[in-house]
Amino acid sequence: MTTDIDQLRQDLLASVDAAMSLDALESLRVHALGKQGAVTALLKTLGKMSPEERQSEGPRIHGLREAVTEAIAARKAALEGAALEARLAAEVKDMTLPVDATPQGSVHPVSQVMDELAEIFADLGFSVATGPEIEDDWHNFTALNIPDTHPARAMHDTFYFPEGEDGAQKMLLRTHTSPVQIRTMVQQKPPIRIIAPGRTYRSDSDATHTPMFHQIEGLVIDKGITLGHLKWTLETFLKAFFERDDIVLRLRPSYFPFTEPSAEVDVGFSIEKGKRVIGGSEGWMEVLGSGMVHPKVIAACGLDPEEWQGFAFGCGIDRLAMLKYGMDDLRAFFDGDLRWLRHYGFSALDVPTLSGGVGA
Ligand code: 2NM
Repeated sequence: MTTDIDQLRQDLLASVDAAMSLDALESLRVHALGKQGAVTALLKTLGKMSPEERQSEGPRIHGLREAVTEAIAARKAALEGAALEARLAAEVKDMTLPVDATPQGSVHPVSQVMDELAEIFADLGFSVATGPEIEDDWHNFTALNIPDTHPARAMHDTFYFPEGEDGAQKMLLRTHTSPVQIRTMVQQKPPIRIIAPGRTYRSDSDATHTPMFHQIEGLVIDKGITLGHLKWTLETFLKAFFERDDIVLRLRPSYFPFTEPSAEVDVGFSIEKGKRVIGGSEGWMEVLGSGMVHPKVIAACGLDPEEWQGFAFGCGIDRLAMLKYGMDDLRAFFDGDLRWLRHYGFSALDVPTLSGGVGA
């Protein structure tokens, strides 16, 4: 019996150490500790022993069971650790692989055009300003010389939030990015040169209007600013954006409450393969609104209009994207249709640069 137990212990521990897989280890465990196992069989013999025999053999047999159980647990941990190491080694990601080897998403044309605009205006000394999409009446309307009775304030166009606490300003979704210009003029000392691109909201929906659309507005405040600066800036911007030199502008007198004088900017187009493209002068297309910032707006922001003048302009980014990249349905911009995005989307690696072309 003595040699039996010692021999079994030696054999089992050696087999456990030699087990090369979790499967082999498990069959060994069943073989030793399972219902029909060798160690289990030994434990069963205890019942038939005399008390003296049980006193000497009991601790040896239980000791054997413990030693084998521990050895199996230790071996199991070692095998599992080795398996994890092997998996980690096999699943390593090769960071040196070129990103475009596995093209996935694409840059939305609106994001691409925003990047192009930021690039072009950065070169002209403009920085990008942003502000909240949930605005108050003052920043969106009052400071911009839009009186209470102005049609732009009508419920029809503006998304208002439900009336808040007593005395609290009525909040709304900004109808243009002009409140960003207001916030900038209130907070920063001139000279100011900014563009404000972003989401804007109007209660309007058809083939050419979506309730959310993207706008870019620009603002320059300095001393001695004239309409000449405005025209040069817009012409330089449009030439860079459409990547053509034959851009012709026509400034048409117009009206905005926040500018005086105001001008609608038409850009000449020509017909290529039956489609209108910007450039040339076969016809005119309205692209931007602009003007000299109204003295009342400058004063509302706490600046002296005798000392500071400026120009401002605004246009729809979605429309700019359609004109440049030849899409004809605005609604497709916001459908999230993967086929459309694959067709019109841009590679994340086509970063707009002035040297490489902004519409890379
Ligand atoms: C436009 C057209 C003309 C404009 C004016 C201002 C501000 F804040 F300076 F008064 N921001 N944007 C402006 C002027 C916007 O969009 C069609």
